[in-house]
Amino acid sequence: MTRLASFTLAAACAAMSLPAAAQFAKPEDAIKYRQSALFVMSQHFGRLGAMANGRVPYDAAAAAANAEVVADMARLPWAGFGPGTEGGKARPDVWKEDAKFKERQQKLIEETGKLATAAKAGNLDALKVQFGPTAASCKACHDSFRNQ
Ligand code: ASC
Repeated sequence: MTRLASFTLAAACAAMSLPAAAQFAKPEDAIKYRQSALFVMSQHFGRLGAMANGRVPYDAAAAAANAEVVADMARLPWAGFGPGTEGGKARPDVWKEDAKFKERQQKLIEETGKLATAAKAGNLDALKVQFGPTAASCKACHDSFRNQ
């Protein structure tokens, strides 16, 4: 292995083992990152809601694609809540109630995973069944950890 290659590998390993906060150049970037992931999630979740509530015609392929984005986005925001990134709409409890905040994250990841599976089933009823519990997991976290 060349010296450059081994240095690159060492740097990549170090970057992967850094705490989440250190992945962002500055706290504002972490805030922008988490808000962006949540915004993208809300846009795709809203499209699913429109189908589940009959406001737009059911489209199985679009539902599956939207639910996949929701499930993927659900994994991202949390790295953006590292130490020293207080602000935005986040309540201080995010940094005080770690176990509870993590539990809400896990719940969202779980419910959005089920939503993606339900959407892939290709029928509107399956989507409707899982839409409510997923929305409830968004709301549960907002009720405790987000300022209006
Ligand atoms: C959405 C959205 C949220 C959630 C929440 C569910 O579409 O943007 O934040 O659903 O309202 O209760």
